[in-house]
Amino acid sequence: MNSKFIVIEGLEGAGKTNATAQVVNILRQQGIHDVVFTREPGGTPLAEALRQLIKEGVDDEPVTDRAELLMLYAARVQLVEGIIKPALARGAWVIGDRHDLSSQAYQGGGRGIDVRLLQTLRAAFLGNFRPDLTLYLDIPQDMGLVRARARGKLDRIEIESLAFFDRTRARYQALAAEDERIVTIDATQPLSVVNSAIRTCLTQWLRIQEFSP
Ligand code: Z5A
Repeated sequence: MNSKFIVIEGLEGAGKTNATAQVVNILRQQGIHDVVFTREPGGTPLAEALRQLIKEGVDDEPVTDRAELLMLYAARVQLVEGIIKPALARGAWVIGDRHDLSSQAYQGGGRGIDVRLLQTLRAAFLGNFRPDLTLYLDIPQDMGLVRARARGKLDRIEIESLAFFDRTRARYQALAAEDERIVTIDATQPLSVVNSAIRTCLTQWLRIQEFSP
């Protein structure tokens, strides 16, 4: 089977860390061992520096929505060109914790940035590069919050209103509904049920990939 780019998406606390581990287990069981992990924003020294800026800002200077979007894209382009494409080219599989769908959902849905601007950026900087499969872990923000916020200090995006996260989730759901490469997993279920849903979906998808040209 050719190398593939699989992305895990969802709101904070949806369980992306657990899902990544589950995907890797399943790939290993299928004999796929050369796996590269990425996270966005981040994943290269420059992109990690941008991650820090995106999450924390600088002093009290307000970050505009468009500046945030451009920093996310700068980090993404650096990661795609420097790590993801070379890994895929040498035959590795890449598992991404977030990718462009996060910008469509958070910046498009949550921040309300015009979809045409997002499409223009995507076309200009990513062209037709996109994940082969995205597992979208669907969870309401209040439930994700309970799981994730025990960790302490909140960053610039985490302090957004529930309405922001509701808009983000609604955009995720709408985009997932119209794209067959995005599979929605109900992440409100207990971990064992989520893991079994991931296993069913990924195993079927792998079988299809095995027999496609
Ligand atoms: N962002 C953006 O706005 N635009 C973009 O284009 C990109 C990103 C790429 C990245 O922050 C932030 O950047 C993010 C979106 C924005 N901001 N927000 N909000 P991050 O990487 O630091 O945070 P995150 O991606 O939201 O990660 P997270 O909070 O760590 O979420 P998670 O990885 O999905 O959660 P987890 O660590 O797997 O699970 C949290 C806890 O829940 C953990 O203790 C688990 O054991 C538990 N858990 C998980 N699943 C279950 C189930 N099913 N039942 C019970 N307990 C569970």
